[in-house]
Amino acid sequence: MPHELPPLPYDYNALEPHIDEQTMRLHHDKHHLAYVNGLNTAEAKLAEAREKNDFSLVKHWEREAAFHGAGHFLHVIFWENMSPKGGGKPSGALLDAIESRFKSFDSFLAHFKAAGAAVEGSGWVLLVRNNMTSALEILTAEKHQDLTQWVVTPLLVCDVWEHAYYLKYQNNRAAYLEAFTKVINWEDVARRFASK
Ligand code: MN3
Repeated sequence: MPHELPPLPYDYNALEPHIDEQTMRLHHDKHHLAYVNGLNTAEAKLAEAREKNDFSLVKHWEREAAFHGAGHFLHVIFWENMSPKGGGKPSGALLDAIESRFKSFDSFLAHFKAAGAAVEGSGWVLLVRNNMTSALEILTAEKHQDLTQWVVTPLLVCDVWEHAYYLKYQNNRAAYLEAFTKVINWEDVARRFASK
């Protein structure tokens, strides 16, 4: 299924005067749409590569999928993260979690704003929950992908640093990857797939 540009959950001018209407129109209708289209193209090209068993351009299309995929999914969250009725502070379990992780809501905000201001060039600042420790973290991204998409849970991972295979496979990483496929614990992968 191709990805689609979701409509904004409020009017283009609803966040005025904080975020202006013209910015919202360009940002949503042009920039976000370009990520959706780019992701669809990358996924189609990768499907075509699998079909033809021709992976000569796989590096390019994986980069495109990461760039446009991260751009698309982060913008969906970004629009929903804002509201004309927004501002103030959270309450309940989220406030408790923020206060216990960052000392106070004010120090969370100070950290979040400082981290966002410190991103070199284009990027994002993100409040995230680490899926392994359940801890809240403030992270930053330069650009937005670094060859990944942020809204994912790892199900199956393979270390391709040289230390993982060089003693046995030297520079033949493909042989190591082939060997890895012989030892994958698919029951573990299935368990991760089934858990939210
Ligand atoms: Mn943007």
